[in-house]
Amino acid sequence: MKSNPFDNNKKPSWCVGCGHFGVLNSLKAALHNLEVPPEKTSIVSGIGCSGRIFQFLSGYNFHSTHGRALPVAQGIKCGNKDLNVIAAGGDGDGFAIGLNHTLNAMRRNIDISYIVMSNRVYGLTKGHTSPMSYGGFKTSSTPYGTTDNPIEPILLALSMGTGFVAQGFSGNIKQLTQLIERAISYKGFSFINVFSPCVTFNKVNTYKWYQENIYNLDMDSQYNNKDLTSAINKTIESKGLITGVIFEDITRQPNETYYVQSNSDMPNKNELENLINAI
Ligand SMILES: Cc1ncc(C[n+]2csc(CCOP(=O)(O)OP(=O)(O)O)c2C)c(N)n1
Ligand code: SF4
Ligand SMILES: [Mg+2]
Repeated sequence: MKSNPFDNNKKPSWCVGCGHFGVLNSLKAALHNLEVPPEKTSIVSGIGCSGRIFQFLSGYNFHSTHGRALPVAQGIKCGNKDLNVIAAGGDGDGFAIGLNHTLNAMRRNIDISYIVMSNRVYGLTKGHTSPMSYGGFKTSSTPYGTTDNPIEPILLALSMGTGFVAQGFSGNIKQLTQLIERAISYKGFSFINVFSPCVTFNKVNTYKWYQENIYNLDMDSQYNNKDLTSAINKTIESKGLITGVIFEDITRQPNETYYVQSNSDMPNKNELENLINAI
């Protein structure tokens, strides 16, 4: 078998069994299958256990700040339109501190992919609730259980006009790899929410819990993922616990108006220095 050029021999520091391994392996396999070279790829991550993903793959990768993977990723794409740009981060990163960027990137529709690794908890900071935690979830900061309701990222994405909306599960690498391949190939903003269990701080939403509760749309030949109303209804009906391509708009064109067209559009060294000195 041909070796994967995205392998960089760095050993992930995640806990044994962390769902993020499934995302890493799927992303690596998807990039390899698409024959995208690392020198044409930029993986931009936020902060969190999930945010470490950029370290374990080759490419022009970038570790941004908490909740800011998307502005950086969009900037990279606009300045280097030939790069495949993938933003990745956690549910806290994308749906709490970074939610404004998530919603605006969805409606702006620049041609990047965004993978959220949802474990329904803040893993890195030792297990606080996240916007994906279910009501009643007990943590060190909510010993009597959180009283907030979880957000539903798929409905948010659909309501923002996202052209490609999918959901995967770290426990189903085969499907997740295919979803990532399709997201990267999609022309426009593509969004994948991944159920990626935190084995250390979330003892409720485990691999077993997902296996028992997820409905796999790949098994449903009647489901029409080109129809927005069906996508909304199915998401509500299943309380968001579906995997597969939930919606794909093949008519939507990516927004290329912000792309740098030539080097003369870029500030030169002096202009950049003046800009930096002005801050
Ligand atoms: C501006 C800012 N606020 C807070 C933090 C602390 N912090 C780091 S990671 C994190 C949450 C991580 O949770 P999530 O995004 O769900 O990723 P996970 O660790 O679960 O993969 C927080 C609150 C930070 N680094 N920067
Ligand atoms: S704390 Fe949770 S999210 Fe972080 S590496 Fe461990 S299992 Fe994964
Ligand atoms: Mg999390």
